[in-house]
Amino acid sequence: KKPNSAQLDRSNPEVLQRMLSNHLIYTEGKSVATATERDWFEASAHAVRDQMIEKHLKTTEACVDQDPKRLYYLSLEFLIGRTLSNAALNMGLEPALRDSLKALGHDLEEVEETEIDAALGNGGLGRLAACFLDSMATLDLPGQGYGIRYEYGMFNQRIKNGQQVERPDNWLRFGNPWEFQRPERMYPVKFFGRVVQFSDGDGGIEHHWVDSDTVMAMAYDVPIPGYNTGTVNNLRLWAAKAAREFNLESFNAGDYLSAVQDKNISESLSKVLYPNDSSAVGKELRLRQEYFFVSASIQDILYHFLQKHSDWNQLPEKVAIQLNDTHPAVGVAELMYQLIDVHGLKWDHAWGLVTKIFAYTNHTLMPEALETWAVEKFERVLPRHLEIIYEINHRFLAQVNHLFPGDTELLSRVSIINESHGRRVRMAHLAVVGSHTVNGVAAIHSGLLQTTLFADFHRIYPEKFINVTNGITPRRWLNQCNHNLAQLISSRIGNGFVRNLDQLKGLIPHAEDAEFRKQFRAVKQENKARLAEYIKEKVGITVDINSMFDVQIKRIHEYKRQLLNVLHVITLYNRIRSGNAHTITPRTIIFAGKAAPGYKLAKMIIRLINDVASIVNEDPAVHGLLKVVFLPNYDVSSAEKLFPASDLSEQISTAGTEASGTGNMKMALNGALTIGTLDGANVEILEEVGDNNIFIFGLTTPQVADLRTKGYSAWDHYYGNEELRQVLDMIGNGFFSVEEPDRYRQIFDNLTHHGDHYLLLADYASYISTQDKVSLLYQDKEEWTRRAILNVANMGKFSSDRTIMEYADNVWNVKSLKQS
Ligand code: DL6
Repeated sequence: KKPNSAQLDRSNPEVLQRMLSNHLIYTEGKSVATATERDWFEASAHAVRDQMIEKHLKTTEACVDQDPKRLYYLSLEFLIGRTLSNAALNMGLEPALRDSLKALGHDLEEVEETEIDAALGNGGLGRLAACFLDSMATLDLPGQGYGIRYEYGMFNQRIKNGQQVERPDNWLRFGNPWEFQRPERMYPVKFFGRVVQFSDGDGGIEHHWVDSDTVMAMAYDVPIPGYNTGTVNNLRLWAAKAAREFNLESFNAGDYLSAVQDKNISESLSKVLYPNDSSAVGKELRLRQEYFFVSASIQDILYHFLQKHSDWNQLPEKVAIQLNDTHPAVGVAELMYQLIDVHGLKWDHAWGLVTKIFAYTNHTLMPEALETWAVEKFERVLPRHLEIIYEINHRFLAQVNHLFPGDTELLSRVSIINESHGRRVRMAHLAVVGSHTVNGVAAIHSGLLQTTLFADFHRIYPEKFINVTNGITPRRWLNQCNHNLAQLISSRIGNGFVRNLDQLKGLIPHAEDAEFRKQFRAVKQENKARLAEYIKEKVGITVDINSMFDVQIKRIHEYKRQLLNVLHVITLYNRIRSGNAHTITPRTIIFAGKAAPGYKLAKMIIRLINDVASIVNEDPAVHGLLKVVFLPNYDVSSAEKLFPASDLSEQISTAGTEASGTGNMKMALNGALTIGTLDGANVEILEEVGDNNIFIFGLTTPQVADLRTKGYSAWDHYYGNEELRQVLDMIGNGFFSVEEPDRYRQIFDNLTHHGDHYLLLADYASYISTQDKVSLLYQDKEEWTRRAILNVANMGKFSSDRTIMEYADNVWNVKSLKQS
């Protein structure tokens, strides 16, 4: 007998409750009496997943039937975080899940807390990719993500004696209810070996890549539900599997351990995420990871294309590939390899297709992040691809020579092979040459790409370069993480903003309504209380929820200038100690972020923050005025607690260094005011909210460039500013590290003797005086709240739905699926 629709309706709490109990028993093998919160999480995940799968299958069918052009998003990182609450929200199951769990004696929040983050990314770039998946599904766009199923994600950060210690992130230890293993979807990926040439019998030459090692790529599919739509897209992650389980010769010779060794070596490819953000690591394993997932993805894309088509000319009509930074840039050579060596196309034909398919997003101007590979290493790992790159380069340079005859300097600057510092393959150049469109991620960043890093390419191909300003998904970064604020907003303007964030503009008049401001403040206070509890639990520090929560959360990097924030903390501390406590607006200054394990200075900054925190927090003179917290292990789930509770958003990078930033958007969307430089997306946040509702300080990008060209003296600032000198001396002389006075000497030296590369001292005075204005405004609760509401109201532009529509229209030419 078929169940009727009410029996299947999972948004009906009774139905869902039955499903939860069934999954607990039949999927988890647990009884209600013995089940832990974690078991209830698994049961909840399976119940939500059941419904996702039905839509996932329908979306796949719709793709087969409609055969639309599809977008494939190649990214070495997807920083997903937890899935349960997001999936429940997008599927419209959140209220029913909450009620069902309640009826069973459990609390959704507590159950959610047992889910381990999927931390398959470092920071901004990986989280952006995750937001993009959410938006593509919400907009019914036929888009698929491709990446690596790392067994170990971003390391867990512990703080021991104030210092960062890394622990492996064994996120799969309880299994992963959100993925489907597809052992039938495996592709061989070759490495090493050599290339031999044969005549093709037609006057041409065939290349054969021989004597290579093979690793198998096995697919794992992760369904990605759109918000309030039938579309559930796919994220396909590749795991490395040995091509053969045993080396039979060794096995037969009785050497069991050697027999399985090859397997371990092959499978180490997808073992762990490289924890480097904004710096290239240059390790061979990294190159192999990049090629591994790119090759498997391109084979998969071509397999699907060939299911329906035999005319290669249709490939660019059906396939768009986005390169998320240069990490997958070897894809340009791989698609050439597949088309020419595997499928027998001629060079010109293949190149004509390739350059209509790829587009490339640049995420950083930092020179240390630009990937290059030593030619010898590249040749050893991917001998055939190096040949292909040489040929691409040869033809490209001939074209440049034709456009700019005799400009040999230009040729050497744009060549894909850098001949000047040991021969190296420049992956960014390969990406630009092989793509039809290249974009930066905020207006200022895209402009700088065209005038600095890619100025030569911009001369050669002006039409390739565009801007697509980043965005964030409002589902996770408002509705899910700040449920009460989303409810309050809906109570005034309805909930259309969840799919159309521009509707937040409807809040503008409510900023003038005292009752709304009171409710808005009450939500913020509740979020601050929740964060205060979390801080107490994690680091044992009690914080005052009536103080301003002044928050800087992001990777620790010199250019992001956490140190400038520390200089402000110490300045406040000194003012209190010197009897000016009455001038202080109470603040809780919160830091969180990971340092790359090999980045010594970033680790030293973490230690300094913790040392300053110990002294400040224990000084009775400071009581009630200043608290400093370093919250360990910043990840997506802690971000979901931090953004809603923030009053002040610190976005203080040196102008011209932060490509975009997306934390700046998340903060403002959750009602924090920004103190920031004219850098990255801050510039566009200023345009949206107006200069009355943001605190901008410091040098502009042209002023930074100017200062650097003319010569900058940090000492002038040191000697010219009494408060600054005192702060720097305290750091340099061991005030915060009495047991080891020289501990922070290097920081002092970098900021003074070594030229202060990120211009902290040049921006100090402006930063401090702007912070004083922040403090003053915070005392006027009504005005502060009014401006915070205006920030929320003006965040419409920063929805990743807008970003994705721009990519779909201007880059990919991909249209939404028709819903049946
Ligand atoms: O585009 C996403 C994000 C930007 O918002 C940040 O400003 C930028 O620093 C970050 N870039 C990276 C660098 N990785 N590489 N290469 O994560 O991208």
